[in-house]
Amino acid sequence: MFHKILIANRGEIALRIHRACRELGIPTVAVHSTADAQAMHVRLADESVCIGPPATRDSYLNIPAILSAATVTGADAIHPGYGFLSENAGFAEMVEAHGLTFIGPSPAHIRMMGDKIAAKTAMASLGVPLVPGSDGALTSFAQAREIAAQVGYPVLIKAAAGGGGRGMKVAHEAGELEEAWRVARTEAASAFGNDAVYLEKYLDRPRHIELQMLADSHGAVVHLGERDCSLQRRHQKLLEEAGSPALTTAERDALGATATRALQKLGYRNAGTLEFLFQDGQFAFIEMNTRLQVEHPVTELVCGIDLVREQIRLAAGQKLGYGQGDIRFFGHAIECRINAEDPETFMPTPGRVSAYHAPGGPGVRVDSALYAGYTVPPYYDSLLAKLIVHAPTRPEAINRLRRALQEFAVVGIKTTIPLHQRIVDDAAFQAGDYTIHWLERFVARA
Ligand code: MV4
Repeated sequence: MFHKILIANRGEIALRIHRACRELGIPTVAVHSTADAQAMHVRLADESVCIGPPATRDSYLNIPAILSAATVTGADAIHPGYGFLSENAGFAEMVEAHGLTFIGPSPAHIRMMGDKIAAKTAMASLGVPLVPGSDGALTSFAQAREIAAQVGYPVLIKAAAGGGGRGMKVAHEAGELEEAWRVARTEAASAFGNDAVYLEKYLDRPRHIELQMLADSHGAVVHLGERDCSLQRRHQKLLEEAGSPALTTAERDALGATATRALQKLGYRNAGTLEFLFQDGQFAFIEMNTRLQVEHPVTELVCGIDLVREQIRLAAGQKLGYGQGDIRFFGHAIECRINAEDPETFMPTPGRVSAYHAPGGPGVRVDSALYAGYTVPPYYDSLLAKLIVHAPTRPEAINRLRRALQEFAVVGIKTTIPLHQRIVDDAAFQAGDYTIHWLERFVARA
C-alpha cells in the first residue's frame, strides 16, 4: 500500500480523496494555487504545497510543479481526481516515469479512450453496441454523404478528439451535410489540433446512461450499475440518479455483463465509466471516461462500495476481492449539484459565503469543501456542494431530497438550490419521464 498520496486537485473532490486516504491510514499532500491558500482541502491535508498562481494552467495543470511537490514531500502516488490532469495520458506517463503510481488506468488506456474513434473501434470489436455510423474516421466528404444516406438523417459529425459535447455538428438533411463536415473539421483542427471526425446517426430523444466499472490488475472486473445523467444543461450535469428510472433489472444486468466482458478482454484496470445513449430500449456506446466522476456518490450509496478507496487499493495492485454476485443494489440515490450560479441565468456568482448550513439526517450526504466565511474564487468551476440522498425507493428519495434542499442554507451568494427545488416538485421529473433535452426546456419555461 502507498505511504503518502498527493492529491492533484481542489474543492470537494480533493476533500473526498483525502477522506478515503485517512480511512486507509495514508497521509496526504494537498497542492493549491495562491487563490486556494484558505481552502478546506489544504487545511485538512497532512501537508500542502503551493504550486502556482490562480490560473489553472499555472497551478492545477502545472505538471512540473505537481511532480516537484510529490518529490519533495516523498509521496509515492498521485490521485488526479476529475477534470484537470485526470485524463491526460502524458501526465500519467510522467508520474510513472518519476517512479510514482498514477491512481487510475494505464496511460495506454487513457490515450485510447481520449480518442473517441479508437474507443468506439475497441468497444465494437468487444461486442459493445454502437450508434449506427461511420466505421472509424471519415476519409472524404463523399464517404460522409454515402454513410449518412445509409443510416438516414439527421446525422452528427463528431470530432475524434472531442467528447463531452465539444466538437459536434448536426446535419438534419443532405443539404446541411457539407457545411457540418467543413465546420466540424475546421473547429476540431483549431480546438484539438486533430481534424479527424466521424459520423453517427443523430438520436433525437435519448437518455444519457453510464455504467460504473471497477477492474483489478489480476483480470477481475465488476460493474456497479448505472447512473442516469440525462438532466443536464449545455453539457453540464445538474442532477444524477442511480439507478435509472428508465431501466429494468434485466436491462441493467445484460448491459453490465456485456461491459464487464469487454473491459476484461481489454485488460482495463482501476475505475472507469462507459457512456451510453439509451433510446427505444436500445443502448449505444458513445464514450468512455477513464477517471472518477463527479456523480460517483450515487453509485457508492446504492452499492455500498467506496469508489475512491477502491481506486487506491486497485492502483496498489490489490485484488478486488469480490465478484459480481457479491454486489447488491439497495434503494435509490439522487445527487444535486449545488453550483455558485444564478439559478435563472447560470452566470457564476463568486463571492463570500457569510453563513453556511448543510442538511443532514437519515440518508443525506453532502460532499463539499465549503465553510462559513469562505470566499468562492472566480477562477474555477462553480461546483460548491453535492447533495446526495439515499432511500429505499425513488419516491422516498425524492421526498428526502425535497426535505434536504429546504434545510440547505448558503447565504451571501446565489446558488442553484432554487432550481433543484423546482425540479423535485415537477410531475415529469417525479415520473422519471425525461430525456437529455428535458432540462433545457424546463429552464426555458420558467
Ligand atoms: C449524441 C447525441 C445524439 N445522437 N450522439 C453530447 C455529449 C457527448 N458525450 C455525446 N453527445 C451526444 N451525442 C448521437 N449519435 C446527443 C448528444 C447529446 C447529449 C448526450 C448526453 C448528454 C447530454 C447531451 C446533450 C446534447 C446532446
